[in-house]
Amino acid sequence: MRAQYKKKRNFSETPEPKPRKPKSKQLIYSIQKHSASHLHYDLRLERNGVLKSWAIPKEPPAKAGEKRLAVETEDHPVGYAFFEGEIPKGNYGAGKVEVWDRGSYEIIEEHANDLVIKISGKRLKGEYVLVKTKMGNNPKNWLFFKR
Ligand SMILES: [Mn+2]
Repeated sequence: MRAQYKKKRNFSETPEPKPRKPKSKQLIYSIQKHSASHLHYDLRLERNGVLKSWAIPKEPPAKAGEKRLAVETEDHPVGYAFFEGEIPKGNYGAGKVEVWDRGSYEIIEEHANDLVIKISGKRLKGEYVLVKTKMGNNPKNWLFFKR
């Protein structure tokens, strides 16, 4: 379709738009620092119209060589990605939520038990791996690290 469209037009004369290669889709990436009863970091990755979510009990790794446990949690609505505020006492997840990092990501490889992504954030940049682990015998336990 693009080739034919282009062939028929002289773009130095017509004001019609030039065909462009579709950009790889930019998906939302964010990490929220959540000062709940236990401080943790919530990794959010946009996928199929929701935010796939993992709770990371320690500061996420900016360098290769540090592996973090990432416990899968429930999908969140896309609008949650940059939420900041105080969840009131007595409510689920009570405590302060701050955006710790934000940006976009791309999927590089995807298999049943692992995901390789390229993160373009302010704090985290580069290729990261999320891999399911048998640790603790919990199917929700993943490892998160920089490749
Ligand atoms: Mn949380």
